[in-house]
Amino acid sequence: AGNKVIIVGASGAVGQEMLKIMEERNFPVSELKLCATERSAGQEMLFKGKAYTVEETTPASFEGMEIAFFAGGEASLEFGPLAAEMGAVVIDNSSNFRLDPDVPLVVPEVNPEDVKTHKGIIANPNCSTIIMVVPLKAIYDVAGIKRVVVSTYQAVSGAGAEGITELTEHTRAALDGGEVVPSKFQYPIAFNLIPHIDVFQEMDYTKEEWKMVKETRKILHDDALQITATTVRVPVYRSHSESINIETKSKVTAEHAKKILADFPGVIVQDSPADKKYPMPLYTSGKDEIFVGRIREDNSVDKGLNIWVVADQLRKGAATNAIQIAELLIKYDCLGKR
Ligand code: 2RA
Repeated sequence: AGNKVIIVGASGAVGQEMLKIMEERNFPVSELKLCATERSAGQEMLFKGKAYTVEETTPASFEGMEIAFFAGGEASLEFGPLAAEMGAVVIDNSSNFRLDPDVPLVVPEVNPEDVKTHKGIIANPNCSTIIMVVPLKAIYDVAGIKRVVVSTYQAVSGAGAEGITELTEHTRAALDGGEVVPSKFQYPIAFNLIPHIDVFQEMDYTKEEWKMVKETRKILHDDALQITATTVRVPVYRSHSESINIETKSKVTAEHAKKILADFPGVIVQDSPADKKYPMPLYTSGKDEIFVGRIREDNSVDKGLNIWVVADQLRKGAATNAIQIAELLIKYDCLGKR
C-alpha cells in the first residue's frame, strides 16, 4: 500500500526536508522518485535506510506518479501542468501558481477543504505567509480581522542552501577582517539586517511583501482584509520570526487571545514575561509547530492585538505543510480525481 511519489528539486534545502518529514510522519510511499536539475543528478539520498539516486527531471519522470511534490523554483512551470495531465496531483512550493484562481492555496489548519477543489495542481503558500496565517485564522474565527500590519525577521535558509553558506562566510570574514562578497544577498548579511527580500514591485513593496498580502487574502477567502507587510532578512540560520499587529472587529482581551491561540491546531503559546518565556528562532528550528508569544492588547487602538510569531520556515513554512496537504488528499480520497 502507499502512493507513487516524485519529489522535483529533491536535493535542495526544501526537497531534503520533504524527504526527512515523509520518513518521520511515515507517509505511505509505494514508489519513490527523486529528481532535480542535471547539475544535481547522480547524488544519492536516503529514505528509510534505502539509497535513491537523484535523476534529471524529464517528462518521463512523471509516468505513473500519483503525487508530485515540487520543492520550488522554475521546475513547476516547465513540468507542473504536464505532471497533472499525466495523472499526478502536483503540490507546488513555488510561487508560480499560487494566485491562479484554478489552483487552491492551502494551509491544512486554515482551509483544508480547499484541496477538494483541485484540478491537478495545489499550491503551498510562501513560508512567511503560512507562519502568519495560522495564528491569524485562530483570531479571525473568533473576532474577525479588519487590518493586519506585519514585519518579518527572515532566516537566511529561506533563500536556500546558498543563504546558509553566505551567512557563515560573511560572519567569518567580518570577524577575521577578510573580504565580504555578497552574492545571494544584496549586502553583507553578518551583523546586518536587509529590508529587501525578492524583487521590488508596485508601490516600492517587494514581491515577498505582496505575497504576504495577496496569499493571506486568498487563504482566508477575504479580499477585504487590509494587510501591509515589511519583510527583512536577518542573520539567523533558520526559523522566521514575525511581529504581527492585528486590528480585530470585536474586542479580544490578551487573556482570551492566549486561550484562542493555545487551543488552535499547530500553535504553541510560549508567553510568560515574568519567566522570560517567548519564542525565539534558535529554539523553534527543527519543529513543526508555530510558536506565539508576547501576546498583548494594542495600547493605541480599541480592538487590537500584538503578537510575536516564530516557526521553522523550512518545515511548517514549506515541507511539512506540503506533506500535510498530501495527507489531506489521501484523507479526502481526492488523489487522481479531476
Ligand atoms: C525567503 N520567503 O525567506 C522566502 C522563501 N520563499 O526568502
